[in-house]
Amino acid sequence: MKRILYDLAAADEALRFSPYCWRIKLALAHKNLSYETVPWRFTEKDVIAFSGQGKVPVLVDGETTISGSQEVADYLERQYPNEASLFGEPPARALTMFIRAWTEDMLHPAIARIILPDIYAQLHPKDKAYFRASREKAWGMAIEDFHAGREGHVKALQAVLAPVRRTLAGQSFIAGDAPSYADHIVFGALQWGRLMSAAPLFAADDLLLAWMDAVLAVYGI
Ligand SMILES: N[C@@H](CCC(=O)N[C@@H](CS)C(=O)NCC(=O)O)C(=O)O
Repeated sequence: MKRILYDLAAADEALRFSPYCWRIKLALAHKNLSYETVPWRFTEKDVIAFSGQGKVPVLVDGETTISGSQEVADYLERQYPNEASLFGEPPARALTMFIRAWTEDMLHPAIARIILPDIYAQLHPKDKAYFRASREKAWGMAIEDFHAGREGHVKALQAVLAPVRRTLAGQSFIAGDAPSYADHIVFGALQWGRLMSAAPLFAADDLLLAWMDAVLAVYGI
């Protein structure tokens, strides 16, 4: 059975930078499910119109189409119960929803505040006008104005990440001895930052980078 993931790409087709798509790539690896990706650009709404909405990830699993990263993760958990659980025993899924909310409400904005102009620079030319208009409207400021005070925003990001560093100082993964979907969610955010930031966000010996490499190593990615 064919499994296809629509995956956000930059001008360079190999640069796949969506934090939400990264969650799902790790989730598929966690479930030991093979898949192919289709590189997708922001303005290719027509390509994913069959999913009934305009964002990625979109997963096509045989006859089934699912969009929304949480919907995809829940689908995989339901559909493939014999593979390793993405969440673990109850109440782990409920606790993972806190990690998701914290990541999307605190971590994503802290990273976006730094890397938005770097993303813009690397987008496919056909996506640039759409990205500029939508992000400038959402943030109420021009892309060029994001450059000012970068250093302060990198510092602010480290403060946001303090609980993650403290957690990982005492255990191998957010979920304990092995990664679960909570790790995938935070990994997706940091991978987005790591791939797109023009200047490194973390020191080479940062424990967060070691944890990211450990997550990838678990899945052989
Ligand atoms: N709540 C959605 C968010 C997905 C999302 O925002 N995806 C971005 C890529 S990172 C997207 O496709 N954006 C399209 C757009 O901004 O038009 C999820 O969890 O999957």
